[in-house]
Amino acid sequence: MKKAHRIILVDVVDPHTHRDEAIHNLEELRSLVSTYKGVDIVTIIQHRTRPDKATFVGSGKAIELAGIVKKQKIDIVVINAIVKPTVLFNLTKVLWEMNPDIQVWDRIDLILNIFDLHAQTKQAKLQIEIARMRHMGPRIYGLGTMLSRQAGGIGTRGIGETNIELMKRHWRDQIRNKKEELEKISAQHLAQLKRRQDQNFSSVSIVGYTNAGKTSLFNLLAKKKKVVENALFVTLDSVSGKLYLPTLKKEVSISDTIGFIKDLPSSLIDTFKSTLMESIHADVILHVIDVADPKMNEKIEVVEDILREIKVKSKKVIYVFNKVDAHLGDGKKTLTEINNKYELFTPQFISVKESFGIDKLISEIEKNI
Ligand SMILES: Nc1nc2c(ncn2[C@@H]2O[C@H](COP(=O)(O)OP(=O)(O)OP(=O)(O)O)[C@@H](O)[C@H]2O)c(=O)[nH]1
Ligand SMILES: [Mg+2]
Repeated sequence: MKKAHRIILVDVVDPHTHRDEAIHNLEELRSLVSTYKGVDIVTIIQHRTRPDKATFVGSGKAIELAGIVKKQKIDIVVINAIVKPTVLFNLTKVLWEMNPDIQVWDRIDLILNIFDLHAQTKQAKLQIEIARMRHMGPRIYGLGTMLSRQAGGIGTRGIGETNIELMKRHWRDQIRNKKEELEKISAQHLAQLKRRQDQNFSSVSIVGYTNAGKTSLFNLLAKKKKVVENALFVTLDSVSGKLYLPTLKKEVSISDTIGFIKDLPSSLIDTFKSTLMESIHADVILHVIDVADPKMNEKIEVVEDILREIKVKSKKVIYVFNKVDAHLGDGKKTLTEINNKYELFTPQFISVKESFGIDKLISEIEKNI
């Protein structure tokens, strides 16, 4: 077995942030990192200050961090934010001396690395590659520029800069090639969806925050056995199956897809649009929500925002409150609150685990097909 990566999580918290909020943010980061198999979270530092423009943590903390990296033999530093490539580069430079193989990740790197572990189809793999190239590019030029400046001191400056220009062009060409390849696959995918629509084959798509129980519901409705796990981003590709509607006496296509998460940068959403094509064009959307999650309302908002961003065209979105079996507290009160707040989305209450509420959900789908 390969040795586990030794990781340190680094967070900078605005002095005005409430303590609970700060703890929650770190918890989410911890669970994200834990999805990345083969890691050992050695230690965590949370620093109350404003993010530093050059190094995120500030120069004093950066030196302290370098000490920890050396002493605790850290290989990966994960920053709980999306930062500029120059910041990642500056921090790497400080830590290099302690460990020449040190990797500094921000949230995008982390998410891309997790995606990479789960990607199965050519389409998903291409999407990740493009997003990664976009994200890594500036860091590589940064390194190139630094080396060229050092070389500049001994009179070879011109050559260095030409090389960087060549490197940038090569990088851009590669991204373009990958994008063309992805567009070809997406076009085929879209044509297939259109053919289905022309044949009057309706479609239902399952969306929701990661770990809400989307795949569990999909397996139940489509009688499939896709992997279900108590982890984030288990599903990365879209998978389709068939759902039989007994009253209408017809089959519709049903699809499961990647889960959403807060602070997902637009560039990533954009790249993942081709995976989300089933959802964009579905007739009915089932938005699955973990009703036992204390952060339920915030997560609903995150999903709503992303659905708006990808311009979902469905005529009906049904809110499916899952895991009612695990709900703690006053069930009646929650029920009333949800019914009032989300009336427009015909709230359904189910438990996939206990097969509760499924027939009612199916008849609600039928009403909207
Ligand atoms: N208590 C309870 N747990 C459930 C229920 N439905 C799903 N789960 C659990 O929730 C976890 C996530 O389930 P998945 O179906 O993988 O969730 P997902 O939304 O597809 O997750 P990603 O693909 O990772 O975004 C698993 O541990 C399931 O066993 C339910 O009705 N009740
Ligand atoms: Mg899933």
